[in-house]
Amino acid sequence: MTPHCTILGLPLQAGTGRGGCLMGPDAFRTAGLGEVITSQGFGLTDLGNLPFPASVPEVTGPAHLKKLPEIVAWTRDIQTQAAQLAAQDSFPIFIGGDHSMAAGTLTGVAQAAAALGRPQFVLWLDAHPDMNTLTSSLSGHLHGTPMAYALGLDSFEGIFPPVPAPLDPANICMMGLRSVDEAEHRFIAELGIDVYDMRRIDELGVVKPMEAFLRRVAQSNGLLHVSFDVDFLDPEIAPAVGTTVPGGATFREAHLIMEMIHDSGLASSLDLTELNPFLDIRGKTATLMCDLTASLLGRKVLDRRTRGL
Ligand code: 6HN
Ligand code: MN
Ligand code: MN
Ligand code: MN
Repeated sequence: MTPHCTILGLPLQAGTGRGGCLMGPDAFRTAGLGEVITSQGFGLTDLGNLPFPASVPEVTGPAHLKKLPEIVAWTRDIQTQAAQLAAQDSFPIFIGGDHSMAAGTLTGVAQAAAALGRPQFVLWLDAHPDMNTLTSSLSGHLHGTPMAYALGLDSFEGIFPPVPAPLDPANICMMGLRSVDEAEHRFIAELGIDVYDMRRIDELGVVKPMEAFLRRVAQSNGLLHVSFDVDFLDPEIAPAVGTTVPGGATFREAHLIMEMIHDSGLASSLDLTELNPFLDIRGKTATLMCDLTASLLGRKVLDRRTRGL
């Protein structure tokens, strides 16, 4: 990993039914994300927040989709930024913003990987696969769709920007799932995506699945994007998210995943997504997400200090 990080704030919330994710980037900064990065010995460039799209295209899609033109515009802008940042010698951290941001980040980083001739891997930490197509989405909320878009599944053509380098389903690992729509179930099975739902994590722990996945990334000389949705975590420890599902990852499961990613030296980009500060309790979710980022960047358990909240 390069000893430098670049933060880009993505204050979008049009992909979700609830207001608040707009404030996510500021909450990450307030909780000390910058200090976490520099205290791990990294240089830091904070690019601030990506402005709201200057122009919103006239697109029409299935009528039940909410705020489609806005998300199409954000996707276009984020994809361009992510492709550029991923090509630089600095570790990009995309701070959201709702998870529809990943339509841009996943496809942008995959475009940069393709230009280098290296395979793009994705570790997806989420209660949900966010793999609905525009036609299969039941809620109409576009934060439920970015993975389907990045895989190049049907229904996005002519509405969203063309996908520069669709993800290979064989290079995706999803952990933490516990709320999966019927269509998503079908897509996961058809594509053979490597999925560790919470039951499998209960049974196996996180070490074996992580070791197996990280080994595959290393053997393929792959790049690894980590997309971390707050609702991966159990709502008891991380209440600041609009789509809480009980039975999520524990504090130590989540830290251990981050620690293993650090030890592998394989991570090349990171999404911190779905934080809704309006729903937080004295900043505890934002603080936890920053501490998890510290583990990903190399902080050891024995280096942790007590933090008053
Ligand atoms: N997220 N599958 C549900 C939907 O609305 O399509 C939930 C999506 C949750 C989105 O977690 O980022
Ligand atoms: Mn998500
Ligand atoms: Mn989720
Ligand atoms: Mn929703």
